[in-house]
Amino acid sequence: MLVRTGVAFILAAQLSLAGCERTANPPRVTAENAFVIEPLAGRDVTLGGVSLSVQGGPVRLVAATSPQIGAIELHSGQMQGRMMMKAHAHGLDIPANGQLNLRQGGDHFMMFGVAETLKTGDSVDLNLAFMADGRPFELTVTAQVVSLSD
Ligand SMILES: [Cu+2]
Repeated sequence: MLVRTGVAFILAAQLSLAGCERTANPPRVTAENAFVIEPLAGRDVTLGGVSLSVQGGPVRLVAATSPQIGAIELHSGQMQGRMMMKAHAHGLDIPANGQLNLRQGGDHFMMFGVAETLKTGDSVDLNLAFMADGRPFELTVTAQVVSLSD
């Protein structure tokens, strides 16, 4: 906690020294290619992803929700050989002016309680919650439901 406070203080000092109006603007996040894989028959668990780009920042993705999905977790994933090592993450960091690619085989959304009416070709809203500089903000993206083979 002490370390975090120290970093925040140094950042604030640098920003005020810079004195440019950019400090007043929250970072801008744009999303592309949001998707949800159609669950296998009889199952309600699946994964999804999105490509996020940040102007400004850094930004932390802290949560995702959807009216048609019971719960969405953020999972960090890394392929080790042919095995994916997955971990439940409380947030995924995006560096300033950086990108975060949520996808199969990497970091992804793990989705539980997916409405069984969701079929390939449908679209579903994902509400993404972010934090930047201690302030929350949200972005709603439209995800395409795709089949596993896409
Ligand atoms: Cu997962």
